[in-house]
Formats: sequence, C-alpha cells, structure tokens
Amino acid sequence: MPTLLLTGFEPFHTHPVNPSAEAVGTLDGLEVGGLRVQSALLPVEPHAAAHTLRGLLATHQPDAVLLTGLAAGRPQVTLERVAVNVMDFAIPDNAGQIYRDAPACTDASAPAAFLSTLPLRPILAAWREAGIPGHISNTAGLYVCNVVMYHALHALAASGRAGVPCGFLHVPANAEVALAVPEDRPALPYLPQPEITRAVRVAVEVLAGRLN
Ligand code: PCA
Repeated sequence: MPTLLLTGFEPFHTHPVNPSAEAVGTLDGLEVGGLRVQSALLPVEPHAAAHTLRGLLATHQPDAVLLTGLAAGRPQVTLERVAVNVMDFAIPDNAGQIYRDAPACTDASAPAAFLSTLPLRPILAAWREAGIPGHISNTAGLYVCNVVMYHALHALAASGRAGVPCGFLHVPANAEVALAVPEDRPALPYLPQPEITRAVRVAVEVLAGRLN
C-alpha cells in the first residue's frame, strides 16, 4: 500500500500546543483511501528539523509527503505555493536561535526556491466541496516551516524522486492557542481542532485518490 509521510510540528514560541501536531497525531496509522498515513513530529529548529525529515524520507520512502504547521493569525487553512532558500526569523526557534538573511540550505547546487508539487487546486476544490474555506498562500514565511518545505523538496529532487507529491499546509490557531493570547495582545482567529484535523484529512484523501 502506498505511504504518505504526514508531519506536524512541536509547540513553539508562546503557543501552548501546536494544532498541526494534534491533527497528524489523530491521523497517524490510518488507512485513508488506500493510503497508509505515517505521521511524525518535527522540532522547531531548522537544522534538527531538516535532519529528522531527511531520516524520515530515507526510512519510509513515502509515495507522498504532506508537511503541516501552525500559521497563527491566518484565518483559514492554506496551501503553500513556494519555499525559498532563505531564513530570516522574527522570533527565536526552540533552541533560542534567530537566523537573519541566512540560507536554508548551504549546498552549492541549492536553487533559490522550490514550488510545491502537491495538487493545489484539487485540494482547494475538495475543501470547498467539504465546506472548508481555504486558499493558496504565496509565502510560507521565512521561519522553520519554509525551511522544512525547502529541504523536503530538495531531498526528493536530489534522490530522483521529484515526482513524489510534496508540499506544505499551514493551519490556523485552534481554541487552545487563541485562549493563550494575553488580553493586551491582538486576538487570534481560530478554527476548532476537529475542523483543522478534517481539513488535513481531506487533503490526504485527495492525495490518496491520485495515487490509487
Ligand atoms: N509553524 C512555524 C514553525 C512551526 C510551526 O508549526 C512556521 O510557520 O514556520
């Protein structure tokens, strides 16, 4: 049976939980439309995350890769179109590091950017059909999610697996994340966790339909 590598992130910054971790934890081990879901959590630290990801790609040799993370402040689920070879952090990572104007990947052959190879429009259409508003985002930011998307696409291309659909899905805050915002800070839009998990599952169903 084909395998999907589905990643989420650990909590970071001031957020008490990461809704991406909760979504991928719920879907771990499930068979969705003939696709086996293999979930994993990534650390919010660029080098450790890239290292963990390369290990997961080598171990599982997945037929599709769906990377997920939290974009606190976005009101809807979003599919990232592009990952760029830049790190420029506005907040520290979980190791306390801030990278400024640094490359995400220092390989001499590393291109400036990679485009998502996920079926973006079919996933948007499936979300709409399922009653889930979502859209394409043209920037994954310059923090750890962008780094992970860049390294996944780079690793697949470098190992002759550029045909493996791979990309990034950002989810909004859930209630727990929104409730943790102090009263003197701007409020965060949020989606209930089951709806976030459902959006990830619908994206997995679209990938399953393509691979079976
Ligand atoms: N979101 C961050 C990193 C981890 C996460 O869940 C980002 O958007 O880069």
